[in-house]
Amino acid sequence: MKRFVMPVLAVLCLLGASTLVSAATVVVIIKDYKFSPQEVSIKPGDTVRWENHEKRQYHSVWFEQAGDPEPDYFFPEESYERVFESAGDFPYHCGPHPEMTGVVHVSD
Ligand SMILES: [Cu+2]
Repeated sequence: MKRFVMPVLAVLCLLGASTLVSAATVVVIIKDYKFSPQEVSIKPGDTVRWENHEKRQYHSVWFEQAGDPEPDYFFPEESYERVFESAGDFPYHCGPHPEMTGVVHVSD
């Protein structure tokens, strides 16, 4: 029993400590050919997850201005995640629908 409890306590302590500086995940919903919210503000290390809530339409989240290659399209009930390690403003758009735009603001 003791063998089991100690590692569990250690893990709980680590989890407790990490929540003080925990990275957050912010969700952007994609529906009706729109990113919502269109702008998000996060801290370095945070994750943004885009969820496709369309009925049938696929989309992509392309940080073309940052020099990224176009990522795969993702379909309804799929999502796409990206971690932002450094501060800055990161505009993006949907590859197949360039009129769909959004921006991620990263600052401390
Ligand atoms: Cu799209």
